[in-house]
Amino acid sequence: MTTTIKSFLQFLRNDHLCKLTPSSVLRVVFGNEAADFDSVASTLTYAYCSYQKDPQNPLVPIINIPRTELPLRRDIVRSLSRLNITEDLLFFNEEFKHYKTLCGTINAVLVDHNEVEVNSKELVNAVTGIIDHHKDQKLHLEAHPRIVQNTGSCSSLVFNYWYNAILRSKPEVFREVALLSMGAALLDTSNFKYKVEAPDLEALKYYESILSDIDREKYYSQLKSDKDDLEGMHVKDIFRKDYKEFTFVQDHQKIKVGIASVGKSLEWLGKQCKTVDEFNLECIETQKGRVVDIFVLMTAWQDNNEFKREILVVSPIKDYSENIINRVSSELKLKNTNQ
Ligand SMILES: [Mn+2]
Repeated sequence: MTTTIKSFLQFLRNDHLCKLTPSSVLRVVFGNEAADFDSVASTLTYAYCSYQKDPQNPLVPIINIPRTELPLRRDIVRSLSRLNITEDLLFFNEEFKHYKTLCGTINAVLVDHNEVEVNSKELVNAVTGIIDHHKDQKLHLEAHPRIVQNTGSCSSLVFNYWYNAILRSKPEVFREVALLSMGAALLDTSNFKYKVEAPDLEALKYYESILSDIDREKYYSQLKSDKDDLEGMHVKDIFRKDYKEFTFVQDHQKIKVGIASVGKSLEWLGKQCKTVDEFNLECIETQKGRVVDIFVLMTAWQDNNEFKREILVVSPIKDYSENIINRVSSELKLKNTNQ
């Protein structure tokens, strides 16, 4: 029996996945397509704990992004490397699609979301389990477990579920699972200060006994600075790091909007480019490359102790940008920064 997440991932790649045949049922677990720390921690810990309980039926943890996007998430990369887990040991969208061609059926457990997203729909035959903290879409009601509850972090629900199922009796597998799960909760609740719900506190009680040697405040500031560390990254990549798309319908016309959220100011982002023109060009390139009608860049950062936000709207359609800014200006109390 493997005792580290690393050796579990090696077993999957070198043994379990080599045995796939067209009649196999592949079992996977994956998080939402933003693939933040919470999604990745929930995915890995769920698969690992499930294997401890039922080694005959392993679940493959899939990180729901292309492999090339992992390095943009420095909080995840650095935390995993502290557990000796390197990128080559992980499974991404590419592998997910590849395995689908090798086996007959894919059964999935969803963590950190409760509805299969468009891009994964054709890969998944059945949803067999759900643990999530988003709004319940009331789908897959037969899934087991099916836990959808409001919490700061999905990892708290995953941890509590497995703690009660097996971890209680297997202290040797605790530590890595607790480190990742608590890491997600620290980031999602700003060290248990905001959005904290009862399941987060229940998990925290276990973390404190398992990780009694860990300075929580220090661990949190490490994770936070890793997450906010965009140094040396190209703005093009920064726009990809936390990107979501929405489609709205107005006057029977579909409008596709892409929103990139960044934890730095426009001024900081501008300095990453040689000139203002170059920065503007990157924004326009992103809008064109993503084929969206409107590209919105939202920044949010801490200036001394003051929380600040900016919004930048790019659209090739006449008057769109001005109209949007004019509409939201008073509601959001916007000031023009003339950038
Ligand atoms: Mn989450």
